[in-house]
Amino acid sequence: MELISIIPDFQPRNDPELLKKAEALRPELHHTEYPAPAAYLLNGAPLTGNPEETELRQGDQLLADFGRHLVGRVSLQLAAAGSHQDAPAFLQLDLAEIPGELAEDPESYHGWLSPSWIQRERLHIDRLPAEETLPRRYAFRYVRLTVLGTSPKYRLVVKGISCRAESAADETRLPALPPLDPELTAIRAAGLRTLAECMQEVLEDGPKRDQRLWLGDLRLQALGIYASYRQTDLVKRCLYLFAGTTFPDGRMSANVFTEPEPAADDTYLADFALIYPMALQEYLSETDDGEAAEDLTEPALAQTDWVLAHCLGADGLITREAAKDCLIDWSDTLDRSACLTGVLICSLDACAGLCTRRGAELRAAAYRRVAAQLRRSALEKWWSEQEGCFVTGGQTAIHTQVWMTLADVMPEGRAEAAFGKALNALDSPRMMTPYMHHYYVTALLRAGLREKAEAHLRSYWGGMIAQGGDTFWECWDPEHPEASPYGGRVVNSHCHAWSCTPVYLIGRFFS
Ligand code: RAM
Repeated sequence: MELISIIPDFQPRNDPELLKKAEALRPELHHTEYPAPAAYLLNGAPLTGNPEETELRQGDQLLADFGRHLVGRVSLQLAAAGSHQDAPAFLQLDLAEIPGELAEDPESYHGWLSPSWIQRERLHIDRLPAEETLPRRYAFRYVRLTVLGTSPKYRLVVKGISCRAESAADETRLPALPPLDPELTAIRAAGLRTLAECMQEVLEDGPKRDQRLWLGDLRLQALGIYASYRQTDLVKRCLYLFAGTTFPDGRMSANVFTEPEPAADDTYLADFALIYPMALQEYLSETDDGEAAEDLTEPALAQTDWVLAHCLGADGLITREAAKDCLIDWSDTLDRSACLTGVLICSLDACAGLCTRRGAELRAAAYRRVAAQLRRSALEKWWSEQEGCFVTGGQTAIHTQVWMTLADVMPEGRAEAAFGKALNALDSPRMMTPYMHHYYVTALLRAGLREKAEAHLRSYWGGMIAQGGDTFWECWDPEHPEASPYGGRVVNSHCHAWSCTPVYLIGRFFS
């Protein structure tokens, strides 16, 4: 499934007042210096002694492991040894979040997402000694330096590789968290690190890629923030950005560019737009922020109203055509109509809640009536008594069972068997992202299957740690570890905001 939307002459509709408020909430970034890491490898062999004393020749490679995931600016402290430096030093730096990324060959990536995200720099150093700072911010734990060129007259000495890390996460805001067993402690720590690394001037989806504010990601990051750093102003800034720059008809974009000026992307995902009322309602429950309720309630309701007006068929349910404009999960084959109907029902409930908060009871009741009607129609159309689960387009997809459960359409007491059936059906689409697995865990909880929910959290997110992750990845299917939505794992993000939700799930349900 390629997600490329280009609308000719697209002009976002901007609301200067809302954007001004978003700008006023721009966070301060905190910087931390990380000096030369403890571990270096040279051409596959551990370095003995001081890395400073190692003189590199053309073709040599040095691998630095910073010991943890970092987001920041990398500097190299370099010198020359031998005779005079008679030619530039020519270096290649490959930066990787996990070791597997270094094994990939960037040249053989031909996926649909730009290869320019691959974290590789090449630089010439004309004069040594020198301190060189790489021009871009990187997300990484490992740095591999390859000497592409020196000359017979001199060798390169790497005196150090350091990083000035940056994040908007304020560690002093992190409350004391309850003690947990070692497995959950490790999962929570990786979740917290994932979240903190994605907290930049906006809530980024991933600091490696796309470094951008995405709406579906925002909701899950915000839940993580409420259970940890509590920097609700950063959530507020992001909510204002989505409301402040939209499609000309008021629909919220799936993501917002913030540089050089805020601008809605010309990409619409109905499930993401429908999530906005949920994200706003959760923000207001956390903060009771009257200003945000006043400014953002109408833009939120407009998202759900738009889908009601444009995406329903004669049976009153989301059409298959309309369901093409949504994500739910990365999958080429998933029939998304029931999933999107489930998201719509949840969104209607959130809209009702937002109206009640503003004292608009009649409007709230209208949203509840539509939701009730959708529940009846969805059950009638998609529940198969014979299969014991929901069936759409011939599929018994787990995604469908999940969203039907979250939307309270799943018949009482049937969820466990329906989930089992869907997960065991060999021809059903598989869940590919921690984003979808988050909703699976919450559906298990909603169905009262707490132990299963906890076991799944431990095995799925714990699985990434077992594979060497100290942050959580945008995409992870334990049975297909090489999977990438983009046609090459080298552009996958291994610190992705929508994967941080164990922070919320553990904080709220398992501690
Ligand atoms: C990718 C990003 C982002 C996600 C979108 C739909 O480009 O990973 O996080 O929200 O897809």
